[in-house]
Amino acid sequence: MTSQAVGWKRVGVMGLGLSGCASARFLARRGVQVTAADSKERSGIAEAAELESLGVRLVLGADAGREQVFAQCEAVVASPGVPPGVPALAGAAAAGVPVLAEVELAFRWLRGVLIGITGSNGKSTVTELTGRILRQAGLPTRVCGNIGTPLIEVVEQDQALAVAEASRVHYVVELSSFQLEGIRTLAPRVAVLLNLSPDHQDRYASPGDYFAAKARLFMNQRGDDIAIINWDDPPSLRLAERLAARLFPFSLSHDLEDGAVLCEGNLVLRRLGRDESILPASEVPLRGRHNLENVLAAAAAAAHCGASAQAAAQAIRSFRGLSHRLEFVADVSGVAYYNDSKATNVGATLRAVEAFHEPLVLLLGGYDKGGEFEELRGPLSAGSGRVRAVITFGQAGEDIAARLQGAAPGLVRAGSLADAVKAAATCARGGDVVLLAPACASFDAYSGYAERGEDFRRIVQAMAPSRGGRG
Ligand code: UMA
Ligand code: ADP
Repeated sequence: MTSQAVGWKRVGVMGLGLSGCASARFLARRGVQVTAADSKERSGIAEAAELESLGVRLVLGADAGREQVFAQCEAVVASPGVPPGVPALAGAAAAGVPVLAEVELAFRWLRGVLIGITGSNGKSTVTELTGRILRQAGLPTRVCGNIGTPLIEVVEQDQALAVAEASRVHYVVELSSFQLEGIRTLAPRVAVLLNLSPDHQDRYASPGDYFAAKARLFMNQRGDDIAIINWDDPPSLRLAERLAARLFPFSLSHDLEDGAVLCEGNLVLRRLGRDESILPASEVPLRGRHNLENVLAAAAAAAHCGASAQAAAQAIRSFRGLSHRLEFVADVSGVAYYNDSKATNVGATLRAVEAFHEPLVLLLGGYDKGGEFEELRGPLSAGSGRVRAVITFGQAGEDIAARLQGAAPGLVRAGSLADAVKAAATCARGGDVVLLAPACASFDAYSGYAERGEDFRRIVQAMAPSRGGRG
C-alpha cells in the first residue's frame, strides 16, 4: 500500500498516546510523511525511537505548542484527549487543513460492519457485552475504540484479510464525544446512544455542546442503517426526531410497538409485531436497573447484526460485568465494599446509589470535570434514608462537601482515598455498603480510573481478614 492509496502525502498526528502512535504507524507504513507532535518531552514518549525508525518526524515538548507545526500537512489526525483549541490544531484548522479523529481515519479503511456505541455512561459495558453476544452467535467480532484498543490498530491488522472475510468482521466500537468531534464520513451500520447526562464540562462550553458531539454518531447514517436509542432518556429521545436511520428504541418503562422492552418481567425484542423473549430480567447477573438498559441495548444491537436471542441470553447470563463498575471487593466486619471507580460523573453516581437497597456510605471526590454535584443533594438527603454518610476526598473533596452541605447526612471531609476508606469504615455499621462511586475523574492522584479502583481494592483488602462474602 502506498501514500497514494491513503490519498495524502503529508499528514500530521497530534498526541502520541495510544491513538496517535497507532495512527502514525498506520500512515508511515503506507508511505505517508508523518509529522507527529506531543507536548511531552522525548523521555515521556516510549515509542519515539520506533516511530522515527518508521520515518515519522517528531515535534515534542514546547515546539508542539506552535501554531505552525502542521503547516505542511494535508490533514491532521487529532488524538481524542487533545482539545481542538490547542495552537497546533487551531492553526491547522484556520489554514483549512482537515482535522480528523483517529476513528475517522480508521473508518476510511474499514471493510466490515461498524457498530458504534456512545452515551454518557454504560458505553464500555455495552460494547463488551455486544461483542460477547456476537461472538456467541459465531460472528467474527472485534471489540475496540475508547474501551482501550484504537480502532485504527485493529483495522490495520485486518488489512491482511481477504475481501470476503474482511466484509464479515463486526467492529464493535466504543465512541467518545471527543472521538465523534473529529468524524466526517464515519457511519455506523448500527449506532447505539445509551443516555445523555452532563460530563466533560472542562472541555465543552455547555452540556448542549457535549450532547451535540454525541449526536454526530448518527449524522452520516442512511435509511437502511439502525439507530438504537434510549426511549426513557429525554435528551436522547429529542435526537430521535432528526434521524435518517431506522429507529429501534429500547425502554424499561414504555410498551413500544417496535424495539427492545421489558414486558412482564422479561427482556424482549419486538420486531414487526413479533415478540422474541431474550431472558427474564431476574436472570441478568448485573446489579442495577441501568444494567437492564445496557442489556437491552446490547441485545438489540446484536440482533440487528443477525445474532439470535438464544446467543444473547447465553452471553448475558455469563457476563459478570467489567472491573471497576459496581464491582464487589470484600466484606469487612459485615460491611460490603464496592468499587465503582468508573463512576466519573454525577449521572453514573446517581445510578450506582439507586442500585443498592442497603444503607450506604458513599465516597465522592477526585478531579472535577465541572460536575453538577448539587444534583446529588436530593438522592443523598437524610430524608431518602438510603445514605448514612458521605465521605469526600481528593482535589474536589472540599468543593463537593460545600455543595452538599446541609443535604447529605454525616458529611465527612477526608484527604486521600485511603483516609476516606478509613473514615467510611468508622461510619459504617454491619449490613451497610461502602461505595466508591466518586462522580469525578481520578487525575488528581492517579493515572486513570483503573489505578484508583485498584488502590481502593488494595486498601479494602488490607482491612479484610478473609476475602469473599457477598457478591
Ligand atoms: N497531549 C498533547 N497535548 C494536549 C493533550 C494531550 O500533546 O493538549 C498528548 C499527551 O501528552 C499524550 C497524548 O496526547 O501523550 C494522549 O492522547 P489521548 O489523551 O487522546 O490518549 P490516548 O492514549 O490516545 O487514548 C485515547 C482515549 N483517551 C482519551 O480520550 C482521553 C482513550 O480513552 C482510548 O481508550 C484510546 O484513545 C483508544 O481509543 C480513555 C478515556 O479516558 C479511556 N476516554 C474518555 C472517557 O472515557 O471519559 C473520553
Ligand atoms: P462508559 O464507558 O460510558 O464510561 P461504563 O460501562 O464503563 O461506561 O460504566 C461507567 C460508569 O457508569 C460505571 O460507574 C457504571 O456503573 C455506570 N453505568 C453503567 N451503565 C450505565 C447506564 N446505562 N446508565 C448510567 N450509568 C451507567
